[in-house]
Amino acid sequence: MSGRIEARPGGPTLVVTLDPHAPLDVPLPAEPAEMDQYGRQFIPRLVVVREGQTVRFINSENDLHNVHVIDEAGESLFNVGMPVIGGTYEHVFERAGDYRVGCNLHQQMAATVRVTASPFIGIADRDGRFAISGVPYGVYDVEVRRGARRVTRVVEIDGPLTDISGMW
Ligand SMILES: [Cu+2]
Repeated sequence: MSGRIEARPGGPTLVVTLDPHAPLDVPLPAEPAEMDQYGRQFIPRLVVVREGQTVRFINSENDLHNVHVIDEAGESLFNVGMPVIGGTYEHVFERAGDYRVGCNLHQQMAATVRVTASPFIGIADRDGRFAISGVPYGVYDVEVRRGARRVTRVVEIDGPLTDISGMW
């Protein structure tokens, strides 16, 4: 599946997810997703992972930070100090939702970990282009989301290229 969806430079990231109508066993990625701390920012500002996937937080600079993660109910999931230059902390996110990530030492540091039940995730680039490969033929709910706005559609994947340009 691929396409180009309207994107605004600097705007919130466009995320495309695919949910199969028939049950599909898609293994989790072997490597954890990563969110870095550098220049007193989280990089990237949005990490999208599947339920059960690990996120590795990294502090790449000579500046003390912590990682404070809060769920949608406002409950603190964890709050850990990060050693300078190479400090890491890993967490397995089990439940779908948007998690706010902050650093108590630097109020401007803000990011999101989005956890999705969908086995297929696509992140659009600056031009709004994205591609999700290795999708078995079948019928899927496709969701395109940017910030709070979402659009959904049912799409049948039945060939080597399914383009959803124009859906957004
Ligand atoms: Cu910090």
